[in-house]
Amino acid sequence: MKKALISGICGQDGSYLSELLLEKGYEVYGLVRRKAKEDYGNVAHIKDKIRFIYGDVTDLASLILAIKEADPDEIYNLAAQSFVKASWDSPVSTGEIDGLGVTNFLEAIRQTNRKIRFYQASTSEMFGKVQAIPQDETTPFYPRSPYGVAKLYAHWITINYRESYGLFACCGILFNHESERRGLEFVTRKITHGIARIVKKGNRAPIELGNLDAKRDWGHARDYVKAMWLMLQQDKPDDYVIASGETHAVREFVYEAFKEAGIELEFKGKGVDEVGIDKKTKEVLVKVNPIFYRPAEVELLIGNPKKAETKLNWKKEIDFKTLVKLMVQNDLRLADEE
Ligand code: NAP
Ligand code: G4F
Repeated sequence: MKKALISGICGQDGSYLSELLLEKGYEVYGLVRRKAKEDYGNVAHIKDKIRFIYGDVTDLASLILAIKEADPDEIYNLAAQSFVKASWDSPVSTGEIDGLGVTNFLEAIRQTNRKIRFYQASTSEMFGKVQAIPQDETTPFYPRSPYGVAKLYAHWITINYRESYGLFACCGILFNHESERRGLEFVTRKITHGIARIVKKGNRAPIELGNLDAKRDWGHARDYVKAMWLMLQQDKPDDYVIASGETHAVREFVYEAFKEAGIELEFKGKGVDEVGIDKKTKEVLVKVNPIFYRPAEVELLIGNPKKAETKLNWKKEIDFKTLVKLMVQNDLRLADEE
């Protein structure tokens, strides 16, 4: 039986990856930070099937101990301060967790068992101010946030340990992937959660958003964790872009999500004055609030997943409209249950 250690196991991707590995018969270990109140986040429903080990990626000793305890064949490093906007508020800790935390993991592997296969959660945020359209594995990087900069360091240190010590270390350059388990602060979930409040709870206050023009390449996390696993099953370690190959503006996500909930919106105005209005009732249901703008924005992301499709035989199964539908229906159902 194969053993895997997952950091960030209670997050969105950690939960889908745990389900996938458990289905494949893995013994799954999860690295978790000690919390004042017990909380298993997105893996609460499968917590009895997972062995949890306390640790923190900023603490090398804890990683060495975790590896000794789990003795894993594979490590998936999904731990991160993953909210881009918060990285301007906490640039140092974001660098420590998302950047140096990865060196800690690589160093722990180097010092304990160099046969362990390592997956690093790299990101399309590294492309930032994009130097080519679409972005693939050869596109130069230009990060635009402390998060993107920290992740770029992590990306290169992973490649460096692969080249220096021959570690089986892979970076998945994953474009935005969302799901019913997405954190509430990310734009997709903020929209679908807000719609559920409007439709089911009668609280008609508009959803306040930032840059509606930003474009993202959105997929479903359930598809993307399959690519993580595939990367570690290859003969040789390598880095892969994982993306849907489509891009949509935040405004389009808003429009599709309201439509899924039975409301047709029309947008009026520009910039900070833009609003989304219910075509039927003329109520303003979406407005722009500049507090959600970022000091530097990533305006356009669109990935080319051809290498992953060819070499890993990976393919997305959930398209943009299905993703929106799943997220809206889930939040409507949750609101009904509350
Ligand atoms: P997420 O839901 O925010 O989960 C992140 C997890 O990391 C949380 O469980 C968190 O634990 C844990 N963590 C944070 N700091 C830690 C530390 N110092 N030590 C140990 N664990 C720590 O993120 P996600 O969306 O699943 O993303 C997974 C990974 O993929 C992240 O590295 C993210 O940056 C990267 N990524 C995500 C996307 C995307 O679109 N989702 C795209 C590209 C790359 P707590 O519960 O204790 O806070
Ligand atoms: O949903 P977001 O916060 O995701 P962002 O910044 O693209 O980062 C996510 O994807 C990355 C991969 O590219 C991951 F590495 C990272 O960990 C994370 O999972 O914002 C998406 C876009 C941005 O352009 C933002 O400015 O939506 C725009 N936006 C507009 N209004 C908003 C809002 N974002 C948020 N979070 N909240 C708003 O009100």
